[in-house]
Amino acid sequence: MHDTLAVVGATGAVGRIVLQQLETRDFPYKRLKLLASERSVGQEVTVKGETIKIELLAPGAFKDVDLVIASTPDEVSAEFVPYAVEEGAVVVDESAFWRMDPSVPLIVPEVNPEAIADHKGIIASPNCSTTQMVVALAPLHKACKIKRVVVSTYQATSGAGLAGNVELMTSTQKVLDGETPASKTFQYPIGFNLIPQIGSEKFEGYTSEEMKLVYETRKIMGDDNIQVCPTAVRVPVTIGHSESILVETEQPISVEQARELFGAAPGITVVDDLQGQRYPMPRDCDGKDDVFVGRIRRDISGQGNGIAFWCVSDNLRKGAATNAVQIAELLQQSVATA
Ligand code: 11C
Repeated sequence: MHDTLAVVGATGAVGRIVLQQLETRDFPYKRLKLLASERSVGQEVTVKGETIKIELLAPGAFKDVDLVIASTPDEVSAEFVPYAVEEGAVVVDESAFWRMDPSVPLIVPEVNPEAIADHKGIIASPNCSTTQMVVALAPLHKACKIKRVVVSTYQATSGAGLAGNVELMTSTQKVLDGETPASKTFQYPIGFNLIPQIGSEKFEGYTSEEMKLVYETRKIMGDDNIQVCPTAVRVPVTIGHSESILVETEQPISVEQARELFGAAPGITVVDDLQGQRYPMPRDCDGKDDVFVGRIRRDISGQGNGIAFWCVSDNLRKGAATNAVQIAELLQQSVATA
């Protein structure tokens, strides 16, 4: 067992769910330390019946810590992770800052758990839109080798944190009141709108969010030949990212085979009955840890082997907190068997 666990960013949208997950999954630790920026210091949070005061995230804070689960902005992670590792802790980091560093494993436990063995103190958890997609792609890739993926995302406002959800509510209310909403968190008002930009331009007209779907997918799936064409869109939904995914495989794949592969894969729930009007929707996936797959169809446009499907997952859970806690559980197992 890791004796002292620290959760960094415990008061954020994801950090709160990390704490819930420690309770519901009965994650083992002897002592829990909560760290955050100055703004949250002194606040009290109750976890597993114990009330804990939030301490300042600063050098020296990790001297007595074995394992860290961190959910912070990239620039905060860039600053604190090196001294946390220097002070002896192993860090499971949910920010984007370390993900593409070749010395840092990028882990989705259902897909590449073995890669954790190479860690040097930092383990990264992927972007939420990547995580749910690779959970769904992994069984197809294993059976039929994926050549190409075309993905369009429909991403919830909570991807931008608690402020994103507040902006959705205020923006919607303003429109209902006949007023012009303002926008701070997003580029445009999100109420009654869709915004086809998440992040800033990164590569040839693709945004940073879209290029995460390209680079992180290849790293997690261990295959630089997978071609990904992404479009990331912000939608007026508070929780649950949805994705329309078209996959082209090297070997033939049928709808029945894809349904069986999804059904047998860890972490996937298949909800696929168009006639019965059953398919995954964000409102049904909110608060659940699985990745939900439905609308599984043959690619009627392609000349090759193609499958189209719809994929939804709670972006704050499997997309962030749940994946990070699962990584920490993997580490616990490796400590237990060492
Ligand atoms: C969003 N996916 O929905 C982003 C949030 O790289 O961890 C998470 C950004 C990241 O806005």
